[in-house]
Amino acid sequence: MKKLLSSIFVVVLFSAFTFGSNPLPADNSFWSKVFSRLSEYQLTGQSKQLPLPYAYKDLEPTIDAKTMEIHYSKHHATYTKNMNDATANTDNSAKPLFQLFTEIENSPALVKNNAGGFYNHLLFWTILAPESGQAPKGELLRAINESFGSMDKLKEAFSNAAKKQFGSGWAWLTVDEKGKLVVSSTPNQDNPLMSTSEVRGIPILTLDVWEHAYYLNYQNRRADYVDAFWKIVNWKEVGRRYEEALVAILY
Ligand code: MN3
Repeated sequence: MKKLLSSIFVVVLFSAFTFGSNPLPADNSFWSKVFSRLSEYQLTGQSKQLPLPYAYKDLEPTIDAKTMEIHYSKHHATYTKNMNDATANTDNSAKPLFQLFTEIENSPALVKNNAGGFYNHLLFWTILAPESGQAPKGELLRAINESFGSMDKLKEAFSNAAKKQFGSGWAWLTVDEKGKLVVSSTPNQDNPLMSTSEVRGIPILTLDVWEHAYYLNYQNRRADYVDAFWKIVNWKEVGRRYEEALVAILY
């Protein structure tokens, strides 16, 4: 009898652990709650481009002024307009983009591609800065060392993801459901906020590897563009995003 009771106890304990209230922390309800704590949660499918925090020429020689001008005023402007057009007068018009991303399999490709294009570029512009010799500090540096071993190892992993992404897409540094840093890449305008993404979480650093992002200056030499990118990373902003993401996930 005693043996039976203890067996039942083990089964109940196992069941509670396996089928408890939050057995899979990385599901949609988890991400919905986490995303709602982020400052960019206010963005909806009816949003405008934010002004660039620097002039087109300020990222030279890594990214030339003409590429920045076309990228921001044509490519990003078009994603923004198409997203606004695609969500106007639909259930998605007032919905936070981050909410839309957690259920993106329910959206038409037109919404997915343009909402992704709108947000990915908005994030990308903020994590770039004129060359100033910045480096990661504080909590972010600690997390990089913990997750990758060193800054050089992070650069290697991220650069490989960017160089090996087949065709158009993006490389990402993302805070996962446990608050750890992970590197990945996505095709097209997909991103780690999307429910369809293999690696999910809050992206804090990204690199656009569509040809329109580098072709005028680098032509087919994507690897040179990726290697030069590290000179213009705005580590202060990446660090701010890391700390915001960590608080959203852990509290
Ligand atoms: Mn682009």
